[in-house]
Amino acid sequence: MARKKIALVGAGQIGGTLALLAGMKELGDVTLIDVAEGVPQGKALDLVEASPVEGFDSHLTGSNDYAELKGADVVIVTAGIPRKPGMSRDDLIGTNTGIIKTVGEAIAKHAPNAFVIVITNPLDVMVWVMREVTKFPAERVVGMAGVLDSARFRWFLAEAFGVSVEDVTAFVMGGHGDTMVPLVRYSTVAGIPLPDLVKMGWVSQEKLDQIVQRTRDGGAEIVKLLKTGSAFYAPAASAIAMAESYLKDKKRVLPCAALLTGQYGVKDTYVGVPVVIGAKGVEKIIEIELNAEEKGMFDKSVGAVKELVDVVKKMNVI
Ligand code: A3D
Repeated sequence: MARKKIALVGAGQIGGTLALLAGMKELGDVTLIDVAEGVPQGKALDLVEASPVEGFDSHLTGSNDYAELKGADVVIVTAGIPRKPGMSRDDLIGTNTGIIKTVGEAIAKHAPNAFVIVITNPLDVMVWVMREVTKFPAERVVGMAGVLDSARFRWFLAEAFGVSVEDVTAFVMGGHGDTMVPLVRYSTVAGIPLPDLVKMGWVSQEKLDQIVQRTRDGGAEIVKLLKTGSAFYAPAASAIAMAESYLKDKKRVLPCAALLTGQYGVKDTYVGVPVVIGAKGVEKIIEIELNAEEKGMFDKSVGAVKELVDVVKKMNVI
């Protein structure tokens, strides 16, 4: 059986980490593609030189030519510019829309059967642009954000409770921005919902509220510390979980930006919801019951995403 091919468009901070993880997990052969001359080639060479030490048999190559997308089973897109301190994700919209348009056209031309995972910010809008440009079926164009936001929530909870990260499940819905919706009722430690843990005295409501807010601000906290860019290890790990579920038909239930076609009362908008990812891509969008407060927060988040989509529509470039 031929190895799978994973193309990474954008060989920056996240792209390089994606390549390392995909290689070490032997998910397939990896091609890094970037406009910066020498960068994808240099990173690919550095990574293959790590393979004898780590003992993985993935071939990694780098290129400045989109034609190298040919035959890709999965394309993960990080091409674009990241945030600097003081910038919101939305400040990136002008530059990154143009980049996603170029990359989307190249994917449609060279890798028409690929499963496409977008990471470039502002996420929910960029994945919408990608789908508009490629015209791929919606189940093959998805955005990574919820896995990362949920991972941050899980880590903060595990740290606060002094328990293994493995036993904390959490999920965050909505747009990948300040309005994201960490769902306390559906987050658990070994199946025990967080509101029960408050009653059991594991955590005060005040502390839990602080953790929820820290989750919402999770990206900005790292941007402030790094000063020269945004998070990249956890974002890469999150996208690899999605790619792995697709390539191995694992059917994992993961929060991802998916195109809603009426679910949650929303149409024609990409926003974070729990989905099943398997060999057909986004195989199912899971509609959970939201109470009035959660629905209010979700609708507000969807509204913020729609406003940004309108900004892109008015730019008249796609
Ligand atoms: P960075 O290290 O700057 O890498 C981006 C790369 O894209 C650079 O190497 C550029 O040369 C390259 N690039 C620019 N234009 C093109 C093009 N047309 N074709 C191919 N490559 C191009 O950034 P990063 O890796 O830290 O972040 C990448 C993106 O991910 C940014 O937009 C971030 O805001 C975003 N991001 C999203 C999340 C989410 O959770 C959604 C988290 C962290 C970062």
